[in-house]
Amino acid sequence: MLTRRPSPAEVAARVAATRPDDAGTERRAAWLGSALGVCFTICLLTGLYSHALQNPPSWLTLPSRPVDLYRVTQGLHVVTGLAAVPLLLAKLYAVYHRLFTYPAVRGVGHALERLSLLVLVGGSLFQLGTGVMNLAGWYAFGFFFTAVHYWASWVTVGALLIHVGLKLPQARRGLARTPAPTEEATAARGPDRRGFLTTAGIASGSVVLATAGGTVAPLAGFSVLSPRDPRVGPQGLPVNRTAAAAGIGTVDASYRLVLEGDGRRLALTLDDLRSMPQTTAELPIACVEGWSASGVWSGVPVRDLVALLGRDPADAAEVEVRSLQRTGRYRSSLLLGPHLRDPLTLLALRLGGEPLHPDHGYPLRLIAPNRPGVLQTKWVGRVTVR
Ligand SMILES: Nc1nc2c(c(=O)[nH]1)N[C@H]1C(S)=C(S)[C@@H](COP(=O)(O)O)O[C@H]1N2
Ligand SMILES: [Mo]
Repeated sequence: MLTRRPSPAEVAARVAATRPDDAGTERRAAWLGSALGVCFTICLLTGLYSHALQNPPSWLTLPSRPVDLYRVTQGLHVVTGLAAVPLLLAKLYAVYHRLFTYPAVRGVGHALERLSLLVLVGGSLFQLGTGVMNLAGWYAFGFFFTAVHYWASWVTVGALLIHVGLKLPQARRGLARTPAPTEEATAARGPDRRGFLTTAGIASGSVVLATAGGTVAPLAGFSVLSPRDPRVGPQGLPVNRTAAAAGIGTVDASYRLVLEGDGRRLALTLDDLRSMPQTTAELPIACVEGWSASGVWSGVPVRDLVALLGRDPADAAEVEVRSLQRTGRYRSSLLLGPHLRDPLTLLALRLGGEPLHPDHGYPLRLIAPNRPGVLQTKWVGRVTVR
């Protein structure tokens, strides 16, 4: 029987695949893997929380306090995702030679392991890549980002769990091993062993510092990579979509807020709204894209408007807040449960003591505690109580 003689490249690949990792590779892979595990876990949990707020499941009641909760969770989501980018690249670099094995598949178990690794690497690169594009406002992909990002996270996490299960013994060894390098070993390998992990750590920390200022105002001066400076914008607050971009023309004296529910319908002028008791509160805009900034808002609590229809706010199931904007995904939002009843859930007329700037939603905008920015509807024209 004739056997083909393997090429030198195949021999090299076979040797690389069967040779146990040297201690350095194992150690680097384990530390990077653990750091990635921490980032991915925080990113997943905060991402699920954000998803639940934007797509509330019927079995779950989400609180409206603490006021700054979403600002913290979404800040963590974006920061841990960004911190993971250099770590993932370093990890891929450290284990690159292990990604390609010869023969490619050695049976069913091996095939599944290889497949899960492919999904994990592909899924991680996809999540971090599209996440960064989304932060930069570069919507080059032709799909609705948040829905795909959500589903891809489950696929990636599934592959991650399989991977961690398979690599646990190796990771334990890698983390436990404290290399006591002999002088020759240090001389032979050069100082890069520990240096590699340190470099990856510094790269990751720098990315955090260069972006966290989008949420943590004292860091704003460092945050050269953050798309927003939380201190800059009309009335000292950044703007996501301007009135012009949303197609909002000038709002004149003919403006009415339509308040409806239970077959009743009221049309309120701005003066009607101004003559109602006003509440003033410091509340953040916390954009899903990771920037956030606080403002001092004044306006009418939504529950007072519900009461104006003769309804007990405790009985209302939901309130839909609709914008004057004609098209666009974020022209309406729903208030449920605690958010509906919270005395700080306002239809704001003023920001920092002045009437709203057109880009912040003049004449009237929704602002509620612990809520994603995408749900803080601007240019409100209609409120429907159900
Ligand atoms: N009608 C309407 N409201 C909207 C939006 C929109 O596109 N249309 N964008 C939302 C998003 S994504 C954010 S982050 C906040 C930003 O509010 P600001 O521009 O006043 O800072 O407004 C929200 N309200
Ligand atoms: Mo946003």
